Amino acid sequence: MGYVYDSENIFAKILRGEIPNNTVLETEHSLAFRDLYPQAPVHVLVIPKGPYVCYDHFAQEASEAEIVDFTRTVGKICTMEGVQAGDGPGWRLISNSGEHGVQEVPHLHVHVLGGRVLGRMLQPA
Ligand code: DGP
Repeated sequence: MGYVYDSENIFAKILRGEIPNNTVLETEHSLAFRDLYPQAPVHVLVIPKGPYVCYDHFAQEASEAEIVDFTRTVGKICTMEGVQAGDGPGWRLISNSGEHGVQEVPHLHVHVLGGRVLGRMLQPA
């Protein structure tokens, strides 16, 4: 039981510099880069540098420094991309986790989506 991290996943390869990415922001513990298949005008992925499979893994086992860095990075991306909800148009955070969440890449990532009205949150399965 527990979380088993596959170090050959595509985001691990991005973190090791083995494949290129379009970086928006890099911090001590996090990396933000553009999704290869954007589903909105703003579609940035934010990942921790540590080996966490999914959001619940990170929430349970990451250090406070990693969690703070990750959360602040999401906030910075919102203002950098001009989608912040405070004085801007708003946006959506998605983190697909596991089988029912239809997670494709088994390294925690959150999708920062915006730049258009995004519609209702869930589609029928
Ligand atoms: P998810 O279904 O939540 O696991 O989403 C994975 C996302 O990762 C999907 O939106 C496409 C994106 N993606 C897959 N491979 C690559 C890649 O090599 N580079 C980048 N930038 N994004 C990728």
